[in-house]
Amino acid sequence: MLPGDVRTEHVPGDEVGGVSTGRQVGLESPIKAPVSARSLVVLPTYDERENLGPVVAAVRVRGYDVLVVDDASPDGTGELAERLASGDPGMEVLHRPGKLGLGSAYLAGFRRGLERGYELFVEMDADGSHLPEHLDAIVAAAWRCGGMAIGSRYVPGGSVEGWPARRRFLSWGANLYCRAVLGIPVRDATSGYRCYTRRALERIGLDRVRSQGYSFQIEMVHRCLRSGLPVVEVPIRFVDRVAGASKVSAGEIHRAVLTVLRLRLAAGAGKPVDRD
Ligand SMILES: Nc1nc2c(ncn2[C@@H]2O[C@H](COP(=O)(O)OP(=O)(O)O)[C@@H](O)[C@H]2O)c(=O)[nH]1
Ligand SMILES: [Mg+2]
Repeated sequence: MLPGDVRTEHVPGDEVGGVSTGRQVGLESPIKAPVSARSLVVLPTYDERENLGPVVAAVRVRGYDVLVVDDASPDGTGELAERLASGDPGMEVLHRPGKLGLGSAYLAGFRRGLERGYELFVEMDADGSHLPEHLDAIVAAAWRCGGMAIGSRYVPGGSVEGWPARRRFLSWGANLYCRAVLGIPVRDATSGYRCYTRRALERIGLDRVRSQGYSFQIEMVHRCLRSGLPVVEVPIRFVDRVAGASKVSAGEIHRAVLTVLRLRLAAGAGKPVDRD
């Protein structure tokens, strides 16, 4: 596919872009690591004590390494994460001194993952709403396209369960806004379940990313497309968080609206944008 294209992916299996799952053995094709072995799932957490354990277990059992980025959660999520990570070489915890925003948590997690040599970088909520059974399909799609794969609620086969009308409306409005202001041609630019290749993160340049909060999701799609990287959407079933409360606040929405406008102005003028 052409760079900058957007399309919907239907991923049949776990045999990915020349990377064997290890089941194929042959003289010409020596066993290579499964794609999960080169992938890091970054889980940002703020007060997710009730949700984190099952999410980490489900991700680890699928062979993915985990990096928790905790912002000194008052409910003790950071300490729980440390306990889960102790004795598990596939799990690491990054502690930050306070709530610094979703976007900045992912930026910190990706920087750590790039240093560690991972090839694929997954964003996933730590609240149980992003079903781990979609992981392989999203990661495979990113690997195959070489850019970014979005776990999409709004392509055929995708769905949202358990959200009140207010949340559905917010998500619909946010996507409409992105499409209108930035011309982003994807169905679900705000989804927080997605995967990037190393090449995509390097091409985007993490130092250029301005969003510290929730507009990070939109900015990353925008930057991928503007960098000529392919973006694909993989249908997911999204279910509302298992426990705890969403951290999306009126202030977050306000900042996101302004950041998207700034991105539009900067794109027009070919300039960088201020941080939100
Ligand atoms: N480290 C960190 N994590 C955050 C922050 N804000 C939200 N999160 C986490 O990011 C994920 C997405 O937030 P969530 O409240 O589920 O947003 P929603 O799914 O849009 O309602 C969850 O795992 C949150 O705990 C933050 O400022 N710092
Ligand atoms: Mg969530």
